[in-house]
Amino acid sequence: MLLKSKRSWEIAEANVTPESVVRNRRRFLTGAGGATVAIALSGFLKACEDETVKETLVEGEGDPSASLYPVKRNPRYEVDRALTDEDIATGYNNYVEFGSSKSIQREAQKLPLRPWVIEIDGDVEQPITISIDDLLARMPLEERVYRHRCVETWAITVPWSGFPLASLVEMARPGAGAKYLRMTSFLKPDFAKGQRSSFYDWPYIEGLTIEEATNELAFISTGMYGKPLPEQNGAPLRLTVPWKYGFKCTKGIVRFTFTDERPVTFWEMLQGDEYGFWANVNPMVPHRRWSQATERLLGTDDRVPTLLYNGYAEQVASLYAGRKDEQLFM
Ligand SMILES: Nc1nc2c(c(=O)[nH]1)N[C@H]1C(S)=C(S)[C@@H](COP(=O)(O)O)O[C@H]1N2
Ligand SMILES: [Mo]
Repeated sequence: MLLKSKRSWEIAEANVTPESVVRNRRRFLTGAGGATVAIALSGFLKACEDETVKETLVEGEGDPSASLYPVKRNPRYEVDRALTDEDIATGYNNYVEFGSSKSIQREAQKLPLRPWVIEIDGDVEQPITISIDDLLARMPLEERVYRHRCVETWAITVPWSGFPLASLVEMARPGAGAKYLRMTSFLKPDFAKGQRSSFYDWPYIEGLTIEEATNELAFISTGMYGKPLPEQNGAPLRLTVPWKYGFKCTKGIVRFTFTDERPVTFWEMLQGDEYGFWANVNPMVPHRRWSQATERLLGTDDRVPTLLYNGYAEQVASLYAGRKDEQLFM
Protein backbone atom coordinates (compact mmCIF):
# COMPACT_ATOMS: atom_id res chain seq x y z
CA MET A 1 0.00 0.00 0.00
CA LEU A 2 1.08 3.48 -0.67
CA LEU A 3 1.38 5.88 2.15
CA LYS A 4 1.24 9.60 2.10
CA SER A 5 4.55 11.31 2.46
CA LYS A 6 5.84 14.75 1.68
CA ARG A 7 7.27 13.56 -1.63
CA SER A 8 5.25 14.84 -4.52
CA TRP A 9 6.66 12.36 -7.04
CA GLU A 10 4.81 9.42 -5.59
CA ILE A 11 2.47 7.76 -8.02
CA ALA A 12 0.14 4.83 -7.83
CA GLU A 13 1.97 1.52 -7.73
CA ALA A 14 5.28 3.13 -6.96
CA ASN A 15 7.04 0.83 -4.57
CA VAL A 16 7.16 2.97 -1.50
CA THR A 17 8.87 1.72 1.61
CA PRO A 18 6.54 2.92 4.35
CA GLU A 19 9.39 2.96 6.84
CA SER A 20 10.97 5.71 4.82
CA VAL A 21 8.23 8.01 5.98
CA VAL A 22 9.84 9.49 9.03
CA ARG A 23 8.03 8.82 12.25
CA ASN A 24 9.25 9.10 15.78
CA ARG A 25 7.25 6.28 17.22
CA ARG A 26 8.88 3.80 19.51
CA ARG A 27 7.43 0.59 20.66
CA PHE A 28 8.63 -2.47 22.51
CA LEU A 29 8.36 -5.61 20.45
CA THR A 30 8.85 -9.12 21.64
CA GLY A 31 11.61 -10.66 19.58
CA ALA A 32 12.69 -14.26 19.03
CA GLY A 33 13.24 -16.23 22.21
CA GLY A 34 10.95 -14.01 24.19
CA ALA A 35 13.56 -11.30 24.66
CA THR A 36 12.15 -7.83 24.67
CA VAL A 37 13.81 -5.72 22.06
CA ALA A 38 13.32 -2.03 21.62
CA ILE A 39 13.25 -1.05 18.01
CA ALA A 40 13.55 2.60 17.26
CA LEU A 41 12.35 3.61 13.84
CA SER A 42 14.06 6.28 11.87
CA GLY A 43 14.73 5.81 8.21
CA PHE A 44 15.01 2.16 7.34
CA LEU A 45 14.19 -0.54 9.79
CA LYS A 46 16.86 -3.18 9.98
CA ALA A 47 14.88 -6.00 11.50
CA CYS A 48 16.89 -8.95 12.62
CA GLU A 49 16.65 -11.75 10.05
CA ASP A 50 14.36 -14.56 11.01
CA GLU A 51 16.27 -17.69 11.87
CA THR A 52 13.22 -19.78 12.49
CA VAL A 53 12.71 -22.55 9.98
CA LYS A 54 9.20 -23.76 9.43
CA GLU A 55 8.12 -27.32 8.81
CA THR A 56 7.93 -27.71 5.06
CA LEU A 57 4.55 -26.95 3.52
CA VAL A 58 5.55 -26.27 -0.06
CA GLU A 59 2.92 -25.28 -2.63
CA GLY A 60 0.18 -27.44 -1.19
CA GLU A 61 2.39 -30.50 -0.69
CA GLY A 62 1.96 -31.75 2.83
CA ASP A 63 -0.91 -29.35 3.45
CA PRO A 64 -3.51 -31.43 5.30
CA SER A 65 -6.28 -29.71 3.32
CA ALA A 66 -4.77 -30.57 -0.09
CA SER A 67 -7.11 -33.50 -0.71
CA LEU A 68 -10.17 -31.21 -0.42
CA TYR A 69 -9.36 -29.48 -3.72
CA PRO A 70 -10.37 -28.91 -6.43
CA VAL A 71 -13.96 -28.19 -5.43
CA LYS A 72 -16.94 -27.74 -7.71
CA ARG A 73 -17.23 -24.37 -9.43
CA ASN A 74 -20.41 -22.42 -8.69
CA PRO A 75 -21.55 -21.25 -12.14
CA ARG A 76 -23.29 -18.24 -10.61
CA TYR A 77 -19.93 -16.60 -10.02
CA GLU A 78 -18.14 -16.37 -13.34
CA VAL A 79 -16.79 -13.18 -14.91
CA ASP A 80 -16.36 -12.03 -18.49
CA ARG A 81 -12.60 -11.72 -18.20
CA ALA A 82 -9.76 -14.19 -18.66
CA LEU A 83 -8.34 -15.71 -15.51
CA THR A 84 -5.04 -14.24 -14.42
CA ASP A 85 -2.13 -16.68 -14.74
CA GLU A 86 -1.62 -18.52 -11.49
CA ASP A 87 2.08 -17.59 -11.38
CA ILE A 88 1.17 -13.93 -11.50
CA ALA A 89 -1.63 -14.01 -8.92
CA THR A 90 0.61 -15.96 -6.55
CA GLY A 91 3.77 -13.99 -7.25
CA TYR A 92 2.65 -10.35 -7.09
CA ASN A 93 1.15 -9.70 -3.68
CA ASN A 94 0.39 -7.15 -1.03
CA TYR A 95 1.06 -8.51 2.45
CA VAL A 96 2.74 -5.97 4.69
CA GLU A 97 3.29 -8.56 7.39
CA PHE A 98 6.03 -9.91 5.10
CA GLY A 99 7.36 -6.72 3.58
CA SER A 100 6.32 -3.71 1.58
CA SER A 101 7.20 -4.90 -1.94
CA LYS A 102 5.10 -7.12 -4.22
CA SER A 103 7.70 -9.88 -3.96
CA ILE A 104 6.90 -11.34 -0.58
CA GLN A 105 6.14 -14.85 -1.84
CA ARG A 106 9.31 -16.42 -0.43
CA GLU A 107 9.22 -14.52 2.82
CA ALA A 108 5.61 -15.57 3.41
CA GLN A 109 6.57 -19.26 3.28
CA LYS A 110 7.87 -18.78 6.84
CA LEU A 111 4.33 -18.55 8.21
CA PRO A 112 3.41 -21.83 9.96
CA LEU A 113 -0.04 -22.91 8.75
CA ARG A 114 -0.62 -25.60 11.36
CA PRO A 115 -1.73 -25.60 14.07
CA TRP A 116 -4.10 -22.78 13.07
CA VAL A 117 -6.86 -22.03 15.53
CA ILE A 118 -9.74 -19.67 14.87
CA GLU A 119 -11.74 -17.89 17.58
CA ILE A 120 -15.31 -16.82 16.95
CA ASP A 121 -16.42 -14.54 19.75
CA GLY A 122 -18.11 -11.33 20.88
CA ASP A 123 -21.89 -11.11 20.67
CA VAL A 124 -22.53 -14.79 19.85
CA GLU A 125 -24.63 -17.47 21.50
CA GLN A 126 -21.46 -19.23 22.58
CA PRO A 127 -17.84 -18.49 21.65
CA ILE A 128 -16.28 -21.09 19.37
CA THR A 129 -12.65 -22.16 19.13
CA ILE A 130 -12.06 -24.29 16.07
CA SER A 131 -9.05 -25.53 14.11
CA ILE A 132 -8.86 -24.66 10.44
CA ASP A 133 -9.23 -28.32 9.45
CA ASP A 134 -12.38 -28.76 11.56
CA LEU A 135 -13.77 -25.55 10.09
CA LEU A 136 -13.04 -26.74 6.54
CA ALA A 137 -14.87 -29.99 7.30
CA ARG A 138 -17.97 -28.08 8.43
CA MET A 139 -18.20 -25.47 5.70
CA PRO A 140 -19.69 -25.93 2.21
CA LEU A 141 -16.68 -25.56 -0.11
CA GLU A 142 -17.12 -24.31 -3.67
CA GLU A 143 -15.16 -22.47 -6.33
CA ARG A 144 -16.00 -18.94 -7.50
CA VAL A 145 -14.32 -16.76 -10.08
CA TYR A 146 -14.12 -13.18 -8.86
CA ARG A 147 -12.49 -9.97 -9.97
CA HIS A 148 -10.05 -8.41 -7.52
CA ARG A 149 -9.27 -4.70 -7.66
CA CYS A 150 -6.46 -3.22 -5.58
CA VAL A 151 -6.79 0.43 -4.56
CA GLU A 152 -3.41 0.91 -6.28
CA THR A 153 -5.26 0.22 -9.60
CA TRP A 154 -3.97 -3.25 -10.52
CA ALA A 155 -6.52 -6.03 -10.97
CA ILE A 156 -6.60 -9.80 -11.22
CA THR A 157 -9.24 -12.46 -11.90
CA VAL A 158 -8.99 -15.50 -9.66
CA PRO A 159 -10.74 -18.84 -9.18
CA TRP A 160 -11.08 -18.94 -5.39
CA SER A 161 -12.10 -21.96 -3.37
CA GLY A 162 -13.76 -21.48 -0.03
CA PHE A 163 -17.14 -20.90 1.54
CA PRO A 164 -19.67 -18.09 1.91
CA LEU A 165 -18.93 -15.91 4.94
CA ALA A 166 -22.69 -16.20 5.63
CA SER A 167 -22.14 -19.88 6.51
CA LEU A 168 -19.67 -18.93 9.22
CA VAL A 169 -22.02 -16.23 10.52
CA GLU A 170 -24.80 -18.80 10.67
CA MET A 171 -22.59 -21.19 12.63
CA ALA A 172 -21.67 -18.39 15.05
CA ARG A 173 -25.30 -17.46 15.82
CA PRO A 174 -24.71 -13.76 16.50
CA GLY A 175 -26.99 -11.84 18.85
CA ALA A 176 -29.36 -9.10 17.72
CA GLY A 177 -26.86 -6.47 18.90
CA ALA A 178 -24.15 -7.65 16.52
CA LYS A 179 -23.96 -4.91 13.89
CA TYR A 180 -20.41 -5.56 12.67
CA LEU A 181 -18.00 -8.41 12.14
CA ARG A 182 -14.38 -7.66 13.01
CA MET A 183 -11.69 -9.88 11.52
CA THR A 184 -8.26 -10.09 13.13
CA SER A 185 -5.19 -11.49 11.41
CA PHE A 186 -2.36 -13.43 13.02
CA LEU A 187 0.33 -11.80 15.14
CA LYS A 188 3.59 -13.72 14.76
CA PRO A 189 6.53 -11.32 14.61
CA ASP A 190 8.92 -14.28 14.93
CA PHE A 191 7.84 -15.40 11.45
CA ALA A 192 6.50 -12.23 9.85
CA LYS A 193 9.30 -9.72 9.65
CA GLY A 194 7.00 -6.84 8.78
CA GLN A 195 5.38 -7.25 12.18
CA ARG A 196 8.65 -6.24 13.81
CA SER A 197 8.09 -2.76 12.42
CA SER A 198 6.38 -0.49 14.90
CA PHE A 199 5.33 1.77 12.05
CA TYR A 200 2.09 -0.21 11.86
CA ASP A 201 -0.49 -1.11 14.48
CA TRP A 202 -0.46 -4.91 14.43
CA PRO A 203 -2.32 -7.12 13.91
CA TYR A 204 -4.14 -6.30 10.66
CA ILE A 205 -7.82 -5.65 11.41
CA GLU A 206 -10.68 -5.54 8.97
CA GLY A 207 -14.42 -5.23 9.35
CA LEU A 208 -17.77 -5.44 7.62
CA THR A 209 -21.32 -4.69 8.62
CA ILE A 210 -23.40 -7.81 9.29
CA GLU A 211 -25.38 -7.03 6.14
CA GLU A 212 -22.16 -7.01 4.12
CA ALA A 213 -20.85 -10.13 5.82
CA THR A 214 -24.01 -12.03 4.96
CA ASN A 215 -24.27 -10.71 1.41
CA GLU A 216 -24.04 -13.61 -1.03
CA LEU A 217 -20.73 -12.34 -2.46
CA ALA A 218 -18.80 -12.20 0.83
CA PHE A 219 -16.53 -15.21 0.75
CA ILE A 220 -13.80 -16.82 2.82
CA SER A 221 -11.10 -18.10 0.50
CA THR A 222 -9.21 -21.20 1.60
CA GLY A 223 -7.88 -22.18 -1.81
CA MET A 224 -7.17 -20.83 -5.28
CA TYR A 225 -6.57 -22.40 -8.68
CA GLY A 226 -7.91 -25.71 -7.35
CA LYS A 227 -5.33 -25.99 -4.56
CA PRO A 228 -4.96 -24.86 -0.97
CA LEU A 229 -4.32 -21.13 -0.62
CA PRO A 230 -0.60 -20.31 -0.68
CA GLU A 231 0.86 -18.39 2.24
CA GLN A 232 1.37 -15.22 0.22
CA ASN A 233 -2.30 -15.06 -0.73
CA GLY A 234 -3.48 -15.38 2.86
CA ALA A 235 -3.42 -19.04 3.87
CA PRO A 236 -5.06 -20.72 5.52
CA LEU A 237 -8.03 -18.36 5.24
CA ARG A 238 -8.63 -14.85 3.93
CA LEU A 239 -11.62 -12.66 3.31
CA THR A 240 -12.69 -12.06 -0.30
CA VAL A 241 -15.12 -9.17 -0.86
CA PRO A 242 -14.79 -8.44 -4.59
CA TRP A 243 -16.85 -5.22 -4.66
CA LYS A 244 -14.39 -3.47 -2.35
CA TYR A 245 -10.77 -2.42 -2.76
CA GLY A 246 -8.37 -5.26 -2.09
CA PHE A 247 -7.12 -4.07 1.29
CA LYS A 248 -10.46 -5.13 2.80
CA CYS A 249 -9.61 -8.76 1.92
CA THR A 250 -7.62 -9.51 5.03
CA LYS A 251 -5.32 -12.51 5.06
CA GLY A 252 -4.31 -15.03 7.70
CA ILE A 253 -7.43 -14.57 9.84
CA VAL A 254 -7.40 -15.95 13.39
CA ARG A 255 -10.44 -14.29 14.93
CA PHE A 256 -13.99 -13.30 13.98
CA THR A 257 -15.63 -11.00 16.54
CA PHE A 258 -19.27 -9.91 16.43
CA THR A 259 -19.71 -6.44 17.87
CA ASP A 260 -21.97 -3.41 18.00
CA GLU A 261 -18.99 -1.11 17.37
CA ARG A 262 -17.63 -0.32 13.95
CA PRO A 263 -14.08 -1.70 13.86
CA VAL A 264 -11.26 0.72 13.24
CA THR A 265 -9.42 -1.02 10.44
CA PHE A 266 -5.68 -1.35 9.91
CA TRP A 267 -5.41 1.14 7.06
CA GLU A 268 -8.04 3.45 8.52
CA MET A 269 -5.95 3.76 11.67
CA LEU A 270 -2.82 4.55 9.64
CA GLN A 271 -4.34 6.84 7.06
CA GLY A 272 -8.11 7.03 7.24
CA ASP A 273 -8.46 9.93 4.80
CA GLU A 274 -7.15 7.66 2.02
CA TYR A 275 -8.15 4.16 3.07
CA GLY A 276 -11.52 4.20 4.78
CA PHE A 277 -13.86 1.66 6.30
CA TRP A 278 -16.23 1.28 3.34
CA ALA A 279 -13.73 1.22 0.46
CA ASN A 280 -16.25 0.28 -2.21
CA VAL A 281 -14.89 0.40 -5.75
CA ASN A 282 -16.05 3.43 -7.75
CA PRO A 283 -14.37 4.70 -10.92
CA MET A 284 -15.85 8.17 -10.38
CA VAL A 285 -14.31 8.71 -6.97
CA PRO A 286 -10.56 9.24 -7.26
CA HIS A 287 -8.11 8.33 -4.58
CA ARG A 288 -6.66 11.50 -3.08
CA ARG A 289 -3.51 10.99 -5.14
CA TRP A 290 -4.63 9.15 -8.29
CA SER A 291 -7.61 8.37 -10.50
CA GLN A 292 -9.61 5.18 -10.06
CA ALA A 293 -11.19 5.41 -13.55
CA THR A 294 -9.20 2.55 -15.06
CA GLU A 295 -7.29 -0.48 -13.91
CA ARG A 296 -4.32 -2.51 -15.13
CA LEU A 297 -4.87 -6.21 -15.65
CA LEU A 298 -1.84 -8.07 -14.36
CA GLY A 299 -0.41 -10.35 -17.02
CA THR A 300 -1.51 -8.50 -20.14
CA ASP A 301 -1.06 -5.01 -18.69
CA ASP A 302 -4.24 -3.98 -20.55
CA ARG A 303 -5.88 -0.87 -19.13
CA VAL A 304 -9.62 -1.27 -18.86
CA PRO A 305 -12.37 0.87 -17.33
CA THR A 306 -13.09 0.25 -13.67
CA LEU A 307 -16.69 -0.68 -12.88
CA LEU A 308 -18.93 0.61 -10.09
CA TYR A 309 -18.67 -1.84 -7.17
CA ASN A 310 -16.09 -3.61 -9.35
CA GLY A 311 -18.93 -4.95 -11.51
CA TYR A 312 -21.00 -6.28 -8.61
CA ALA A 313 -23.54 -3.44 -8.23
CA GLU A 314 -26.45 -5.77 -8.85
CA GLN A 315 -25.60 -7.82 -5.78
CA VAL A 316 -24.44 -5.09 -3.39
CA ALA A 317 -25.76 -1.62 -4.28
CA SER A 318 -28.82 -2.08 -2.05
CA LEU A 319 -26.54 -2.49 0.99
CA TYR A 320 -25.75 1.21 0.77
CA ALA A 321 -29.14 2.69 -0.09
CA GLY A 322 -29.55 4.21 3.38
CA ARG A 323 -25.96 5.42 3.72
CA LYS A 324 -25.68 8.15 1.11
CA ASP A 325 -24.05 10.53 3.60
CA GLU A 326 -21.11 8.26 4.29
CA GLN A 327 -17.75 8.04 2.51
CA LEU A 328 -18.70 4.83 0.77
CA PHE A 329 -15.96 4.86 -1.86
CA MET A 330 -12.70 5.48 -0.06
N1 LIG B 1 -3.27 -9.27 6.55
C1 LIG B 1 -3.17 -8.62 5.36
N2 LIG B 1 -4.16 -8.76 4.47
C2 LIG B 1 -4.08 -8.13 3.29
C3 LIG B 1 -3.01 -7.26 2.99
C4 LIG B 1 -2.00 -7.13 3.95
O1 LIG B 1 -1.00 -6.41 3.77
N3 LIG B 1 -2.10 -7.84 5.12
N4 LIG B 1 -2.99 -6.56 1.78
C5 LIG B 1 -4.30 -6.35 1.15
C6 LIG B 1 -4.23 -5.79 -0.20
S1 LIG B 1 -3.85 -4.15 -0.33
C7 LIG B 1 -4.58 -6.50 -1.31
S2 LIG B 1 -4.68 -5.79 -2.84
C8 LIG B 1 -4.83 -7.95 -1.21
C9 LIG B 1 -3.91 -8.67 -2.16
O2 LIG B 1 -4.25 -10.02 -2.19
P1 LIG B 1 -3.44 -11.00 -3.13
O3 LIG B 1 -1.98 -10.82 -2.77
O4 LIG B 1 -3.95 -12.36 -2.80
O5 LIG B 1 -3.72 -10.59 -4.54
O6 LIG B 1 -4.61 -8.46 0.10
C10 LIG B 1 -5.12 -7.63 1.11
N5 LIG B 1 -5.08 -8.32 2.38
MO1 LIG C 1 -4.56 -3.56 -2.37
